[in-house]
Amino acid sequence: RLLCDKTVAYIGAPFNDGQELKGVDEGPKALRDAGLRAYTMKMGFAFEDWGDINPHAPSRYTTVESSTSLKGDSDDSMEGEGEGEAHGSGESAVYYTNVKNSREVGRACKKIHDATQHAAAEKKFVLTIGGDHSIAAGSIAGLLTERPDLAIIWVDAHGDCNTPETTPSGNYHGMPAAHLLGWFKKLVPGFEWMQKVPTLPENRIAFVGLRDLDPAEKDMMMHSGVHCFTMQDVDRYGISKVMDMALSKIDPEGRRPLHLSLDVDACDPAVAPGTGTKARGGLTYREVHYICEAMAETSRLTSMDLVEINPLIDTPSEDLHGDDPDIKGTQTVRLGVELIASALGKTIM
Ligand code: 5AB
Ligand code: MN
Ligand code: MN
Ligand code: MN
Repeated sequence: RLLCDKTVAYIGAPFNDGQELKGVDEGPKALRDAGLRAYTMKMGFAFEDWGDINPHAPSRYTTVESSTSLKGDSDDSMEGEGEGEAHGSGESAVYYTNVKNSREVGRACKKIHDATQHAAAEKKFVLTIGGDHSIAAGSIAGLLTERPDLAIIWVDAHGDCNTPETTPSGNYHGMPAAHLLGWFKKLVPGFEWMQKVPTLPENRIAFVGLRDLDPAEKDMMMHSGVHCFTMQDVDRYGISKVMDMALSKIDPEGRRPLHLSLDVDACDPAVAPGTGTKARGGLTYREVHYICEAMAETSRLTSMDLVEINPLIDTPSEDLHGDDPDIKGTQTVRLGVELIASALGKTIM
């Protein structure tokens, strides 16, 4: 009956090229140092550290063959994908040229894709730690290839639904959801492999915690089949009703494997100060925990991204009675470990 084993595959995705601020690439190491392994093992999970994805090394993981296998798109074939590639004068018609660092981001995401696909094929609980939210294009693409009926809860202050046409920044971390949904009309250099990945159906994703959308992005989201739950919905209905509604939209029969893509900037900046794109009026400490707990309670949560934690701009955590002495680290890093624990099924009683 269980959709995945009680084994966590920890995939470090230490990348920050999808946005402007340094430090978010230190997330995977900070969570390790905070004691995540011991903590998850204490909860009865086996913990496999799959290491950090190195975009420059050949892939350590074998891409699992399937009907959607990425033929002819091996890591090595990407090495030569330079400006001089023979797309000729037609390139601008076929390729977007305004996504910042797209070759680096695309290459990293392909490696992440290979790793999450491999871990999903082995029936692991796939835990991908960013890094900025760009990495979700890779992690979810790999998971979708292996678990095609996957449904996604995307917890974020932002929609991450810009396309290269609408992006105000050129930063890819504001675009991965749109890319997965198939909203890009042209190719992105470095992301050619995405053409062979199954497109995420719009009714299979629900956003929770939204409060900072760009005008064109908001318009696209409202006129699409994606499900949106803003902070006003959280105020109006409470987080438990919002989670019930979100889950019944993306998985009406309660049968799909579920993925949680958790951008820590969904939390209020008072709760999660260590992140680069803060937005006022976010989820409380309990609301964000409740989201993770509700996902765990479905027994169908099989994967999670935790992204946008920036240890370099984080604040020291205050010691409170009842804190687990095994978790060490600054405020947002500690929160990250606690949220993973909740998503893996930690309960208060
Ligand atoms: B995050 C903005 N919408 O596209 C853009 O942190 C911000 O992964 C995107 O949610 C924030 O640049 C991306 C202005
Ligand atoms: Mn995000
Ligand atoms: Mn965000
Ligand atoms: Mn952010």
